Amino acid sequence: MVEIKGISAKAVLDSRKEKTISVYIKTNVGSFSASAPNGKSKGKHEAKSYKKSLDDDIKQLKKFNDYFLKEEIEKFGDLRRIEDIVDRHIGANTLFAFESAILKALAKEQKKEIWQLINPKAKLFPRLVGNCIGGGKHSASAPRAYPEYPQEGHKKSSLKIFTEGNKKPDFQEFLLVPNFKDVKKSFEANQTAKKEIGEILEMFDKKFKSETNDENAWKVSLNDKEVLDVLKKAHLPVGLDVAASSFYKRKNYNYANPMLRRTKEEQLGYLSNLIKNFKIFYIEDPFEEEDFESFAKILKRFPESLIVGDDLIVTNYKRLQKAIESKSVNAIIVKPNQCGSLLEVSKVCELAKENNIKLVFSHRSGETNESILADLAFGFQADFFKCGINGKGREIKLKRLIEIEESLK
Ligand code: 2PG
Ligand code: MG
Repeated sequence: MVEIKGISAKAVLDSRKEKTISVYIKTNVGSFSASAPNGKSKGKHEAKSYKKSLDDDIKQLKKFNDYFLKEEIEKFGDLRRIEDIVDRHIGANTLFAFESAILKALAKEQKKEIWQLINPKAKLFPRLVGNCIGGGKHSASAPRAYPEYPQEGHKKSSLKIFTEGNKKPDFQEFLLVPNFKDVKKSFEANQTAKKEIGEILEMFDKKFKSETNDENAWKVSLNDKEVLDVLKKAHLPVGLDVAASSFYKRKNYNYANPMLRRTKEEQLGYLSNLIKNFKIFYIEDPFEEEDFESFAKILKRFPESLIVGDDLIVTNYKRLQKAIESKSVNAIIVKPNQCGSLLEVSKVCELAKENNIKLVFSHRSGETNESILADLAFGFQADFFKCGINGKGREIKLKRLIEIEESLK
């Protein structure tokens, strides 16, 4: 069994150079650490990353130090005792990093891999979902076409100024979803395709500078349809993370390129056309995070596509129940730090599986060099693994998944 002998935490920088938490534990079987990622396009209903602040969570953990000394951990389910002690006194990022460090210690003590602690019989490998071209909030450093969405009553001449700046896709992610038998092959296919798409963009997008965004996806000066036209050339199944909440305001989806507002009905019509015309296989957050009804409508129209809830569900058991009742999704994003508790993650995965809802384990836009996501995805038998294509923090996870695959051959 694992005995926790000491715990500490500190702030570290994520891939966006923003602060996140790293937790360190000393145990009878050695020292372990784990860090949490940071989201930017966060769901409104996500658990808070920190109770009051990152610094305060560090202090809270210290305060609890003595309580943990009495705890002995023998199995995954014993995380319950840890959660009973911290009992919502720390935020989701801190809890996730802490529990991850404990799992590392437990794996070492039991001479197992982390995924084996969750499901020793795991054998299904997830299909990769890789971000190739980005827009929306993750490409924020590209100059916006206008400072704010123009209000009604703007003169035509001023609208012209708004539209003449650099274009940027409104959708957050244009994804490739290869379907090879091996994770390794899919990983390589995504890397090759992204490179080739980069070469095509050089010809297609006059302002293209081979720059990448927060998730190491290409930054472009194109609109959504133009991007989809380019992406076709990868000859791989295509996905979208619309991240619709990020451009939903006052009951409208406010598109910048070309500039127009869409009601939810118009959004449904527009996305339906895109799904048909571009054979979109995977579509995440097509509507804002409260609109379970529109999700259900698009799922009814396209039961063969994956209608994926991220901000809609936020790895939350109750919201998943609601989505099941309203038949809103056939797939969900699982981001462990959206709720922090790996026990909640486990419950969410179980409920999804019982209802034939596919699991998409996902990175965050601000990542660290932590690899545990791959073990969690495999342990919980995720159907998909959304973890970018390039970038150190992302490749570390993808390579860990490949390592697990090779170890079982
Ligand atoms: C998303 C994620 C990851 P963020 O919306 O799916 O791609 O973004 O981590 O910023 O919430
Ligand atoms: Mg998303």
